[in-house]
Amino acid sequence: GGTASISRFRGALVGAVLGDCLGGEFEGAEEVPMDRVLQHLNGLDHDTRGDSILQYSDDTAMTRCVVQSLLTRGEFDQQDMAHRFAEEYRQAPGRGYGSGVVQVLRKLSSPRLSDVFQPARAQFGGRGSFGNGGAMRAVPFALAFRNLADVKRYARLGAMLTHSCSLGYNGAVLQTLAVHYALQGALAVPQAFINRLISEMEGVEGDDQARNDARALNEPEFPFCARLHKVKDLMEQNAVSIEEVISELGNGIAALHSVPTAIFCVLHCLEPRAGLPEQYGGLERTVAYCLALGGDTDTIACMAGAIAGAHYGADAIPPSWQRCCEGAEEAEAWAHRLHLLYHQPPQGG
Ligand code: R7I
Ligand code: MG
Ligand code: MG
Repeated sequence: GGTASISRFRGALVGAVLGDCLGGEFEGAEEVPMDRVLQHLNGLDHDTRGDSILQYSDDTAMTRCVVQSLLTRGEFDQQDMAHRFAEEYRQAPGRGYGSGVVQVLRKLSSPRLSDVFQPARAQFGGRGSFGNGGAMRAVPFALAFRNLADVKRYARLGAMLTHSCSLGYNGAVLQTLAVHYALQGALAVPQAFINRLISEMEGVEGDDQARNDARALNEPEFPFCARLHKVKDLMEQNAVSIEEVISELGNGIAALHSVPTAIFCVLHCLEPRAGLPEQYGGLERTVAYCLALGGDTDTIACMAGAIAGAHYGADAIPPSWQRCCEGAEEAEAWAHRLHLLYHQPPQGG
């Protein structure tokens, strides 16, 4: 499809849901042979599962809240979004939330709370969480806002409702930027895509908060930029092993150890790769590759699925996958509504 087409919107949202549902099988696993991944994925082709579907986790549960808030309010409304997170958690606490964030979600349900960003700031001794929970639910911000400054601003604020550490919310900004550029077709030139992300993140990570957090957590200055440079190095290598990806970029629950990894998976799988079935298209390769990394597979596949879906569009999604993932059908409807919001002329003022 063309730039910011409906097909790309559908691809992004459905891709995110599929990554979450399909990746759940291996979340936390240390070593996942590609054979097991392919067995899992190819099993979806046959009707052996009967009526059973793969359930989504917190990644999709919170993404749904972001979508519904943006669509209902027509803009970013921090109170509304915070209350939706809290209510979703209250109704379905068993979706596999991070162990720290549940405290924030409980506090956010208090009607007496006046500053909805306060519970997030109290996490982890006052520094806030650097988990990838802000990034995993970031895709709707790229689909609701067209203007680059808005994309960055609202992705950050949306993440700060639970993740007040810059290593958490800047991961959400990076993920949103990746989807934003993918929607515009920027993955057609992979080198330009990664360079653009680096130059944007140089601005994002240049503030005092980011510098202080990086120092306090013993990370280099501009930590996401440093990881994106590693992504670039890996892109230039002929052969890259899974072990190398894990040791260079990570596969963990920290945004810093998963968002650049997801971006790498998309870039690496733009071409056919040894070890991946020849009949697989790019989106299938991307999801399979993410699962084979082990670690935080649902979240890495969710983020990579969103970026890849925005690039390849809805036609790249195997119907057999979509059929067996909870929430994937509904994601189609959100895509249509977000597409309208995105292309809505700016409100006069
Ligand atoms: O980031 P978050 O919402 O978790 C998302 C992950 C995804 O993989 C989901 O699929 C789900 O499985 O959980 O939840 P948080 O609790 O904020 O952060 C996740 C974990 O990161 C925490 O439970 C901690 O183990 C770790 N963590 C930290 N540890 C020490 N110091 C996050 N921030 C810190 C920190 O500042
Ligand atoms: Mg999850
Ligand atoms: Mg996860």
